[in-house]
Amino acid sequence: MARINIDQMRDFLKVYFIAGSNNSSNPISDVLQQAIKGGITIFQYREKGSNALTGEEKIALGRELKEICMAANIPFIVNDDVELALALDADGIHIGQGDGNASEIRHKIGDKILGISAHSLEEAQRALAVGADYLGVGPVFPTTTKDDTEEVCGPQFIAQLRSEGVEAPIVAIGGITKENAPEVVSGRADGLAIISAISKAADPADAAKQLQLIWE
Ligand code: TZP
Ligand code: MG
Repeated sequence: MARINIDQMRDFLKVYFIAGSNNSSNPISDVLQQAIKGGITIFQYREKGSNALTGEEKIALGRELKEICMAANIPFIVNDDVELALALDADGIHIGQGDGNASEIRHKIGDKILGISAHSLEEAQRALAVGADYLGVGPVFPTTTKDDTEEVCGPQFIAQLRSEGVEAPIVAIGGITKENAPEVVSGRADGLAIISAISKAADPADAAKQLQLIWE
């Protein structure tokens, strides 16, 4: 398969749901199925933080979630773990700045989707130079889901990257809700990456739907 094209990447980023087993009190496979019903466009398996699964359990859950995504025809992305992404034959991987040599990772995964988090123009340019298909930018708003985040950059930081010439697909992350999402969209992000506003919603399908409607 060839590298994903930019327009298709932008479309996939629109409602980017991220979750692992500890992001909901309900089974995450159920939450994912509901989120898919609501219209998420891509999913990232992020098994991290307190009580995160490891070893065989992490692999087994990944396999289950990948099958759900495949059946729904949405890309399945793995956070950080290149070996897991390859073992599960995921559609792609998302890495942060501290997650290894991006150029080596691009080489290892071939044409799979590569997402890289960037917090400055330099990081964005470097990520694109080694072959990132999209950039993750945030936290755009305060979040309690991840405790070791960089400083909050606000949605205007994405607009700033655009004015500095970054035209690549960008997904915004951090504290995004249906209330503040329009601000992120007007900052010219291509997508909204969300954990808790979907995973902890009483009705994840409706939460996903509300976020999807912002693009209509
Ligand atoms: N990276 C930056 S903020 C964040 C990650 C993984 C957490 C986003 O979670 P939420 O619940 O959507 O704020
Ligand atoms: Mg990481």
